Amino acid sequence: MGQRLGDVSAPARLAGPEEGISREELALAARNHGLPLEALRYDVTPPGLHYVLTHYDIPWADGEGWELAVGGRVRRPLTLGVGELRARPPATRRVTLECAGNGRALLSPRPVSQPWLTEAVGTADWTGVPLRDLLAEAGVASDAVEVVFTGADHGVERGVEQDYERALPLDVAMGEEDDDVLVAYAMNGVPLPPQHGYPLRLVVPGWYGMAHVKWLRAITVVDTPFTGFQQTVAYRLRQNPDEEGEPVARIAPRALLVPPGFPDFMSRARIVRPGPVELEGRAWSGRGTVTGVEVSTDDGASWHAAELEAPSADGTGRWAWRRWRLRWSAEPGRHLLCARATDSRGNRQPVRQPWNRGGFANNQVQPVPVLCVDDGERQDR
Ligand SMILES: Nc1nc2c(c(=O)[nH]1)N[C@H]1C(S)=C(S)[C@@H](COP(=O)(O)O)O[C@H]1N2
Ligand SMILES: [Mo]
Repeated sequence: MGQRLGDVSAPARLAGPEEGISREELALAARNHGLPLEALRYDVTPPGLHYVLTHYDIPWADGEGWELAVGGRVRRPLTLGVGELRARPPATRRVTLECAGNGRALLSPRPVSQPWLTEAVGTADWTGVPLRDLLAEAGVASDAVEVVFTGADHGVERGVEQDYERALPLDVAMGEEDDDVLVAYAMNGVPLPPQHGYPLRLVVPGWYGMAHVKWLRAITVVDTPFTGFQQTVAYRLRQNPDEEGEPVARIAPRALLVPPGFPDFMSRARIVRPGPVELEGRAWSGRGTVTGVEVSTDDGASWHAAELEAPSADGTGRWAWRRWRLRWSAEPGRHLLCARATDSRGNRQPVRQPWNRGGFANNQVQPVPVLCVDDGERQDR
């Protein structure tokens, strides 16, 4: 009898009512780390602090020998080395990337997968060649509908052996919808680090992370919608496993607080001193521009408008997070802080999260418990 890789028809699992994070989820969480939330202070996330999500292994890559194939429904198929891409007119975009599963572990019931709390986010300056330039050069056939992006990493997911692959509708790939999609070779001015896709990755401004295919080795123009695992099985908003579901696409608005004060080691609960406390954080949306951030220090009973930093004037940062601030006068006792963002399309973060099976695209407000005490209880002096 042949070996099976797993049950192909089995849906992703939901945790039971009292079920804790498993060893398998811990293994994923240790490989795929988040942004320490204090790093929300940086406009551009320093190397190593940007979140990482890799489904399989980071493939070994020799940048010199790397080839990117552009083919399928095109008139002139191309094979490009990294040097040839670097020789073309570059474009740089500051883009906030967020994993579609950010916040998953806070849902109930908990979808069993990478158990993110709220830290699967980061911002980088990505430099590369606009995808539309490469597609124009290759000459897209008139019957094209989508463009498929293939990574060099390979694995098994729910019994399906696969290369990591995702597709974009042709108008998004051509940058007609909102902004240039990039084939990027640099992150913050230096070659991509291995974990972020060295030597080439896709960057799709405003879209959740799964669309930004790392270790990009092929771009294939197709005349029928792509039905690969990461497109039609994973990354769908579903209530029941047998639904077709809605595809996950653009990032819903979210505001996060830099955790104020200092933390308790185990609980991560925050401690602040009585008096003025500068609350600050970041807010972003891939569905529009963030137009407002409101902060509550009383568990949502009252909301106060925060001061929001203006977006960059040249437009290259329109998909990057924006800083916000609010001064709070902390009084002794327990407080529950939270912040919520609204964007130019009228999308606002929910206080209670609508649930979906994969735990995707959830953007529930982040509650930050704070204990305000004076320093009379210190034991270290
Ligand atoms: N080839 C490949 N690309 C990939 C992935 C992957 O596993 N393989 N993970 C995707 C997911 S789910 C996310 S959230 C982002 C994470 O990008 P980062 O690790 O650079 O932050 O990469 C995306 N691109
Ligand atoms: Mo992701």
